[in-house]
Amino acid sequence: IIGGSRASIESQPWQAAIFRGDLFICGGTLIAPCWVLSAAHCFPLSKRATRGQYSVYLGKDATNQTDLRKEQKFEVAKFVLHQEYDEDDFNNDIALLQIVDSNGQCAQKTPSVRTACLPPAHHMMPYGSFCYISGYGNERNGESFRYSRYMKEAQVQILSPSKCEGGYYGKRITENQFCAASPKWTEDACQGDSGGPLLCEVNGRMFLFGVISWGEGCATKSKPGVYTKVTNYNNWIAKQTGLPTFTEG
Ligand code: 4AZ
Repeated sequence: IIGGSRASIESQPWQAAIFRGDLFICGGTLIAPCWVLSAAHCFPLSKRATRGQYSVYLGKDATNQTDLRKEQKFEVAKFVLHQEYDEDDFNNDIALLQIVDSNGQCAQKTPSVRTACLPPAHHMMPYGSFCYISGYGNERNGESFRYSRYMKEAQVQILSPSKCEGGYYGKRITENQFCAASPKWTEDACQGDSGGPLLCEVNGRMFLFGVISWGEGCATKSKPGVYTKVTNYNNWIAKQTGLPTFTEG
């Protein structure tokens, strides 16, 4: 996360940190005790065969720190990558990870671990709304692979498709994506934040509207962050997880 501020995991308790071996790779969001939502591009085909190498952590303040009183560690019991994920334009950049710990349990609700709400299908925040992004990713442009280690959060504003296309990304934004940026281009998601959440507050509750997906650079003028539009996938999520469709959040 570029800009913004350090956040305790208790302020974003749905934030997941996904590792392959010892390598931190991506963020994710806990949407149900056994399910983390993330981005398909975090799990390239060439690496997916080795499911056993992945670990998912919840309740973690920093990727290089272990606090056994707070964190919960899981293996990936099942990967569900969207069947129509397109690596050329990142269309359908969404994935579900079924998680299980060494005792066969899913996530336990604590002050540092809890689920985010899913908004009703096809509901979108009004353009111009301010929402929150979070993650352990790069803090500074150009410092690739030097992740912040600490969890950070920042505020970005939802942009209309016409604003995002015109002058920014042209026709590269699909109907399954939306853009968000800070008014002065000072806050943004960056490498290592992908898969993590964009949440908006509605009636005092935090709803997951976006999955951090891509962007040209980070916090670069006229290059907003691009997010997978979660509310286009309510049925897909329900079908893949067997969970009821989330209308109450
Ligand atoms: C990435 O590489 C990435 N500025 C994620 C988000 C953004 C850029 C790059 C948005 O994972």
